[in-house]
Amino acid sequence: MKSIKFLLIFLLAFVAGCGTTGLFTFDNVQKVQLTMDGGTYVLKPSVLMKDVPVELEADLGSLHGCMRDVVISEFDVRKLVSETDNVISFTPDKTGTFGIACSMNMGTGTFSVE
Ligand SMILES: [Cu+2]
Repeated sequence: MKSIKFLLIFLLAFVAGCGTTGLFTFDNVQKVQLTMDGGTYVLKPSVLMKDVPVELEADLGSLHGCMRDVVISEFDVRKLVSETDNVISFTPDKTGTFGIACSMNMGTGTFSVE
């Protein structure tokens, strides 16, 4: 019985590795860079795919002070990024052009979802 259990774990690991087949999509993540350029948030890429989880990695070298308190109100996102956690995770579930801002609405930017 022990070897069957082992085989099952092996098979699960194999299936989990097949994220690119489209059958198992839990592996799919859009990695996006977030930087600040003269008071404007810039996402690279700036066009995101709908319904695919986003990992927005904040560049702490260009985001200072309250600019690190990031708000994307359309997707109920608010996160204070820091050295220990600079990734903002959310899944865009609608298409269009959306705003990103600091919590005081000083720094702003836009991105779109298709
Ligand atoms: Cu601010």
